[in-house]
Amino acid sequence: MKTIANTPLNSGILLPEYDRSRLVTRIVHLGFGAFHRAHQGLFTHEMLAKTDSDWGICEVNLFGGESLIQSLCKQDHLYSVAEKGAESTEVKVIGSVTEAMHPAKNGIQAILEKMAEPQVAIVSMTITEKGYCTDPATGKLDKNNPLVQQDLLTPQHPKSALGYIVQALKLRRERGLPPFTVMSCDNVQENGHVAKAAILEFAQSLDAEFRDWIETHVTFPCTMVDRIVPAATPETLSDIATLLGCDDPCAIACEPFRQWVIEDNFVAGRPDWNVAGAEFVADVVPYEEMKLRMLNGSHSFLAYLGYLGGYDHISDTMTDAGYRKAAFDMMMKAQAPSLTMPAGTDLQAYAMLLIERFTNPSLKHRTWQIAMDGSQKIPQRMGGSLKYHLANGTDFSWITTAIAGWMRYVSGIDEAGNEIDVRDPMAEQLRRICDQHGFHVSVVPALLGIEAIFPRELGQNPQVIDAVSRAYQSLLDNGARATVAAL
Ligand code: NAI
Ligand code: CS2
Repeated sequence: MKTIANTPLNSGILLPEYDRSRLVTRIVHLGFGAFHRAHQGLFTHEMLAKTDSDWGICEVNLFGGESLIQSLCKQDHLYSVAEKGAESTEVKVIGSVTEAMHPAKNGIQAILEKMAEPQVAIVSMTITEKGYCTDPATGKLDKNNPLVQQDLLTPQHPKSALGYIVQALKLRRERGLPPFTVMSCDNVQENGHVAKAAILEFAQSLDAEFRDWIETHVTFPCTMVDRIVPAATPETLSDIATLLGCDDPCAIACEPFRQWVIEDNFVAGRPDWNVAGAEFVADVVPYEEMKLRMLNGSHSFLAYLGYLGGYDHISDTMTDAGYRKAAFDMMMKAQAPSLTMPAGTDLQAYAMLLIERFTNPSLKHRTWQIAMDGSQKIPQRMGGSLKYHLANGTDFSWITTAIAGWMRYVSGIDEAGNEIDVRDPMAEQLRRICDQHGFHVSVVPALLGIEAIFPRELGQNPQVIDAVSRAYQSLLDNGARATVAAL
């Protein structure tokens, strides 16, 4: 079979310029999804081209994505990334992957054994917000999560990422091996702290002494990760195949921009990702907050109100002057004032760059995709700034309009009366509440009453209930486009 590994590729394709046979699996990555391929996989690849480092990655998908893993194995673990600017595209073949595994293909034990290999120094993750099995409002382990309950009953046969990490650390400890660093690369506020708290609480339920060993010996650096990487579509794959000169089922397209800020806190060494443009800093939290609130917060605003307004892609919303202005105001008036940034950070320039990135017409980033998992995303994208404005008596109408947009969206019916395919771990509960109220403003306090999403200080706050209710009523009366234009 012709693959990217055994076919001469078209000229202009950038190939790995280092000896891949020197690579050793020192990183096990959980979550070979769209994002990792265009971000950590590519940063590692570029670091390898510039150093004599031997850090290679074993890719693991724990949920879905089995065919991606099969394809990656068939093509010598090579895959391609197309960086699409507004006018030109650059295609790179990435060589940093050494192995790829899936529980359905290799079995749970083989993956645990891989994580317990002595030279493995980092277990990294892009497992989506829900992969942390935490309560979205508090960020603490959700012991009612069925995956957690099952893994605590059978810890030797885990299913969740937390269960795999805890069991692999247990094997390493029993074998007298040093621990690995756990590095989250998800869009979760204080992602390292959330991963640490969830893993410690999970381990505590099994063995308090082992929990203390993890706390003493394992580190959980926080990271701020940024690159817009829409899910691949048949068109993306076919476009990239034309550029390459052969099919690559693992190919992914993304924007040219990329950013990675990493807390320099690794227990067993780390690659020099800085040579590929990453930044190692002592405290990532301000950068994470800036990105989550300004980029992701306005993304969610555009996703709900854009979808309801009939826009399929983020770049389509940017062609509407009302949405474009509202997104910029969401960044600068609703989110930026709530941030405390290191001296010299230019938030206005950051916002202008974000608008430019959102405008890139080559990226087909669906509003529907970003609207997914809102129950997990809204608290960290909007909660902090909402609290800031309540405390300061300042205007938060962009945030409450975004929340109203989410409420209208999770009803499952769009403005033209068509069904919306709402994907969310809490979708059933949300739909039940919406069905009870119909399209009536009484749904607002009912949804704000879900404490897993809205802490009481926000969900029960009369000012918040009032502002979301007004925005929701405007969506019912005037529709999304007019509501956004009136902001
Ligand atoms: P994707 O849908 O392509 O991949 C999701 C990955 O998560 C898959 O590898 C899947 O196996 C894994 N996964 C899903 N549920 C899981 C669970 N319960 N436990 C363990 N693993 C689970 O999504 P994509 O685009 O790769 O995004 C993944 C995450 O990366 C996002 O949720 C976000 O936190 C972060 N991210 C994504 C960016 C993007 O533009 N796509 C940019 C910045 C961060
Ligand atoms: C998006 C992010 O899907 C979403 O929720 O807001 O994946 C966004 O594209 C990235 O965080 C950009 O770095």
